[in-house]
Amino acid sequence: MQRISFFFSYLCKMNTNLIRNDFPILSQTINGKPLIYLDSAATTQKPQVVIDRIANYYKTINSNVHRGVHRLSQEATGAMELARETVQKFINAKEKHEIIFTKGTTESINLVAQTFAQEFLKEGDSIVISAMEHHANIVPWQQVCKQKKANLLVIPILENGELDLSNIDELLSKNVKLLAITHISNVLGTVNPIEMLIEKSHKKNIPVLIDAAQSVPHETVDVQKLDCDFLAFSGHKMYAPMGIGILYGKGDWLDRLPPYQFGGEMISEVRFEETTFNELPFKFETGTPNVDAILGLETAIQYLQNIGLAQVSAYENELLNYATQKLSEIDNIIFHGTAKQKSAVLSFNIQNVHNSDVGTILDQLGIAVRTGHHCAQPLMNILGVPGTVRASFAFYNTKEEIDTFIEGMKIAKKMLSTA
Ligand code: C6P
Repeated sequence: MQRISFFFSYLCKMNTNLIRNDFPILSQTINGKPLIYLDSAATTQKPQVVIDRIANYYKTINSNVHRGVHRLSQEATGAMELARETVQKFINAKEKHEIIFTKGTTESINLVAQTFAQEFLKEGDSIVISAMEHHANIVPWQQVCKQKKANLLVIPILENGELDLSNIDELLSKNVKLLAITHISNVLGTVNPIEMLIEKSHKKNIPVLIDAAQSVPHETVDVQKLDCDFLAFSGHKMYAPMGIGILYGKGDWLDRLPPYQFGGEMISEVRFEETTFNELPFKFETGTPNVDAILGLETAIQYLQNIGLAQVSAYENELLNYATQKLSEIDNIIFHGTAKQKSAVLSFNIQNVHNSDVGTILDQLGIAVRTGHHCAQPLMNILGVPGTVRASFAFYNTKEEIDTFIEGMKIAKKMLSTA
């Protein structure tokens, strides 16, 4: 067993060294030190194949899509629609038209919140979220609840950062119209039991939206197996460009929702008196789409699939366990998020030290971590801290980088601790 795990680690290490060559940005120095990028939960770096795909698009087929009979427009349209199919297969959606291109997770959630509320939410109804949501899965629901005089109910969390599900049946019985919940917390790293929550909700005819921003890049997500009604994620957190994201919705639900924005592309016929709307997915894709980023997303998916998501998950988990162990050997570190099921996110503070001071010292050492509230202020209030230091890992990180990060933490602690 030990031999197998040694062999596996060896294989992973070999691949990681090779993989790092695919990411040009990682070979630079910051403040005279080799860059150690531990902020992939904020955005991942981009492999050369993705950068090349974008450049090639502009060099060869750049033109507006779904609008022309000329060759370039047809080729760009064909490439974009093939990319939609790649996304469909990646998350195992039943139909291609269930894949909507958006700007990112935030826009995907806003789309559902606005259109769902317009059609299905009324005074006295409830929307359920959890205490560990990113602002992108709080504020859109809070605002539509205000507009409709509905209630925003919150699933609490336990001290270790897992959901407190002791009252979930009662909560879901309060006239709930939708559950919107994150798959993986961007702060705590907690992997939530979404299969069970989807099943429970469906027994009460409650549709479920999954914020998969932090899960799709790290593990296989199969929307048919999950049976979720909506799922949102961002390209830039999965090695693709910024400005592109996905909303998956079951066809039946998307058909029942009204359009989100109005203008070109999303129409069938326009008269001054009245407009009829296009079919799915175009009903929700207004204006000229971000074609270069869509193609970049397709290449990023193919790149991830070539490495293999199972291998990615296993390796990142190994990094997380290693970093957690090493960091816990330093005194006065307070960990935020110690759930049994965790993704490669490590949030912590040094006792009596401000998180941004730690981040600044690490930056001087070439180490990029995120500090602050991570767009989860309600969660920070529950944790009783203004913010945390967050190290997040991707398959291009190494144990040697973690060792340097730990040395950096020892320096930061020495410089900043008064105790
Ligand atoms: N979290 C982080 O550093 P956008 O900005 O739309 O691509 O993604 C928003 C979003 C939604 N849900 C979760 C769980 C997220 O983690 C994020 C983005 C980044 O944690 C930037 S704040």
